[in-house]
Amino acid sequence: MKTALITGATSGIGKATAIEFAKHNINLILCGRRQDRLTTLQDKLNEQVNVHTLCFDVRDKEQVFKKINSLPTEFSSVDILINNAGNAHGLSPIQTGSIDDWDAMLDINVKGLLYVSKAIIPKMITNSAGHIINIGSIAGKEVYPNGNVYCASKHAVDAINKSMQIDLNQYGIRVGAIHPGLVETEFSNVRFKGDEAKANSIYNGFDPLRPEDVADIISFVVTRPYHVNIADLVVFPTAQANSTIVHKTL
Ligand code: NDP
Ligand code: 8X3
Repeated sequence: MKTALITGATSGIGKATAIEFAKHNINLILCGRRQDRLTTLQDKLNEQVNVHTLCFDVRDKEQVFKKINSLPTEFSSVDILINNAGNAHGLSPIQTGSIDDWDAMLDINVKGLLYVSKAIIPKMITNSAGHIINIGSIAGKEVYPNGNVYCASKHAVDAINKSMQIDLNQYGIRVGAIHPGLVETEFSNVRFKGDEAKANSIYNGFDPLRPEDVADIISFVVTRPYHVNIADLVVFPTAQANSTIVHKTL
């Protein structure tokens, strides 16, 4: 049985991926900052697979290495890493954006992803095996008004994904990115700092992706035969053409 470590497993895409992986008999290491949610999910999925939880902030590099390096033996060999933890903070023009928001996005979406990867990759190299999925975004393929630093953080994920493919190629480690468009999760609640009306308005009037849609794709990617690596994949809701064109009819 394989073992997957999923960051950002307390909500949205990460949580849906954990539920989907359990159906495929993949043991789970669930990560996030909200232990109560991790425990609830662990209790639910423990009936299907072995589940371990790790509560840490991906920005805290000491904690990242401490927690990952102290995994119990049965979980210490990670076959699949889902670099999913991330968020947008704010949606403001560059001239008025908050520096704290910028720090949060770069520290979580870029540096956090790097810390977790650095903690996991050595063992994958020793094993000459492993699969890393980096969750990017359409914001990592194009920029949109007021998206500036979030887009920059996801362009960085796109670049890191391509770099990992080059650097880890000789070790037989598969690396790929999935770049979703609009997915209805807690993402917009976080971006708009709890303003529910603003958050809901993002998903009104069309049928957005659901976290389960992305989890289904991630599950497809990790269940391909070893010689198949899905390197880069963009997925939109049907109503979305790009970051700024969404056909709203409902
Ligand atoms: P959610 O807000 O629902 O989930 C975000 C997850 O990231 C949570 O589990 C959260 O856990 C975790 N997380 C956030 N900050 C930290 C941190 N500092 N340390 C550890 N974990 C953290 O959003 P989504 O599921 O939508 O987002 C998942 C990924 O998908 C993100 O990388 C996002 O950028 C990307 N994405 C989302 C899209 C969308 O439209 N929703 C579209 C394209 C990409 P906790 O708070 O418990 O720590
Ligand atoms: C999330 C999608 O369009 O809000 O990455 O940037 S978007």
